[in-house]
Amino acid sequence: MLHVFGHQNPDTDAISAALVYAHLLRRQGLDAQAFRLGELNFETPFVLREVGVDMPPMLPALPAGADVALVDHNESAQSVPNLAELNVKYVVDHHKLGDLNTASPAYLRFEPVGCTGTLLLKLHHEAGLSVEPQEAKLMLSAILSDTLHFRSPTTTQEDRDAVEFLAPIAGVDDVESYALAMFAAKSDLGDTPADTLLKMDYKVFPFGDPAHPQQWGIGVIETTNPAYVLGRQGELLAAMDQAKAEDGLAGVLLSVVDILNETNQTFVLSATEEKVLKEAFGAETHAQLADLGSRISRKKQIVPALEKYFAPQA
Ligand SMILES: [Mn+2]
Repeated sequence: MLHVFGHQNPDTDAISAALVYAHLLRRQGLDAQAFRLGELNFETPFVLREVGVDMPPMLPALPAGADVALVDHNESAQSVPNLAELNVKYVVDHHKLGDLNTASPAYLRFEPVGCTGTLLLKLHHEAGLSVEPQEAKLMLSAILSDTLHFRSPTTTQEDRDAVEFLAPIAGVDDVESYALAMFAAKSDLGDTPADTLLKMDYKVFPFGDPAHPQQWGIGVIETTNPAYVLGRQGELLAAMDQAKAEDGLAGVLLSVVDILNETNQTFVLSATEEKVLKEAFGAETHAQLADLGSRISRKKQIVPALEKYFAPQA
C-alpha cells in the first residue's frame, strides 16, 4: 500500500493534498491511502466539516522499505522520522527542493505555484480525469489557505485560475466570504496552550554549511486577530525557549501575521535572534518584538533571506 502524507504540523494544504492525491492515485488503479503526521490546526477541521470528509488517520510507524508519496513537503526535517529508510515513489510539492533522496526512480512533480492544490488540479487535467465536488472543495480551500486568498506573494496566476475553475464544482458561490470564514476559524484560538500555538504552523530549517547546518525553528501564526496572539507574548516566548532547548536549535522565530492587513510582527527570543533579524531583515527589536513589515510568506520572504544570510562565504 502507498502511504500518502504531507508535512509535520499539518496545515490545510498538507491534509487536503494527502486526501486528494490518494483519491487521484486510487482512480488511477493504485492502492493509496491518505495519512497525517500530526494534529490539525483550527482551520482544517472547519474545511473538513464543510467538505464532509473525515480527517485522515495518523501515519503508523512504517517499516523500512514501505512505499510512500510525499505531498506539500520534501525535506526530511519536516517529514516522517525514518524517511531515509522508506521508498519514496511520488512527490508533489511547491516548496524548494531540500535534502530529498530516493531509493529508486520516482515520480517527482515540483512547480513554483502557491499551493499543492493547484498542482493536483493540473494532475487531474493531465490524467484526463474530471474533478469531483469534494476534491474540488479540498483543493479550493487549500489554495485559499496557502495564498491567504491571493494576498501572499507566493500567489501565481495559476492559483487564481484554479480557484475560478474549482469554485463552481465545489459549490462555493462566494469565494471571498468562504475564505473569511476559513480565516475566522483559524483565528479562533481559544485557550490553546502556548506550546501548541507555537508548533501549529512550525517548520525546522537547516541553515549554513550543509555538512554542519544549524537548525532554526520558524513558526507562523496567521490570524485575523493579532492582538490576541500578541497579548500572549510572555507564554509564547517561554514555549519558544523550551523548544529551542529541547530540540537543540540555534534559534527560534515566531511570526504573528495579520492576514487582513498583511503585516508581520515577530517575537524575539534572545540576542541571537535579535542579531539575525537586524542583519538579515534590517528589523529593530523593541520589547522582544520585531516589525518585519509586509513579509507575510515564510517560504518566499523569510526562509530565503535567512538562507542567504547564513550561506557559507565562498
Ligand atoms: Mn502548501
